Amino acid sequence: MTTVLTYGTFDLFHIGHLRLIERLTAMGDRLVVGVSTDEFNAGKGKRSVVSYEDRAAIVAAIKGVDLVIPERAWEQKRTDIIEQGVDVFVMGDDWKGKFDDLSDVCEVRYLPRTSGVSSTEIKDMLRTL
Ligand code: C2G
Repeated sequence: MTTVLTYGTFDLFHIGHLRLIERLTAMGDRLVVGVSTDEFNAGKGKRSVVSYEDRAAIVAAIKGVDLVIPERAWEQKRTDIIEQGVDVFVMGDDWKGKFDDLSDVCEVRYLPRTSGVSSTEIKDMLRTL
């Protein structure tokens, strides 16, 4: 059984998020998604429109997602990989190279982002309406 792991904020859940999760689902048998908590985002200087509880509920309801875990810290990835028996850790290619240090515990891959859509662009567009 192949377990796949990814992390993200998934604010204003959009088609780019869905396409990523669909591709992750096709890469294995079990998909674990770490959803960043509001406190973790605050530490990154980011604020989401949608609360952690709602973002986690939306991601958990997507077909193919088996488990949602909270992402509370940068350093938890290695522990999560070991605890969850992860075979492949995958992120969008905006993170290319950033998590290569984990390649001693599992395969690390980066997938191309869906072009033309992002939570930031949606927020910017809403300001102009
Ligand atoms: N994504 C994508 N295409 C888009 C937008 C996003 O493939 N058009 C992918 C990103 O590359 C990422 C995932 O969707 O892998 C979630 O994106 P964000 O919600 O922006 O998450 P981010 O803030 O990058 O959080 O520890 C890592 C962080 O928690 C990642």
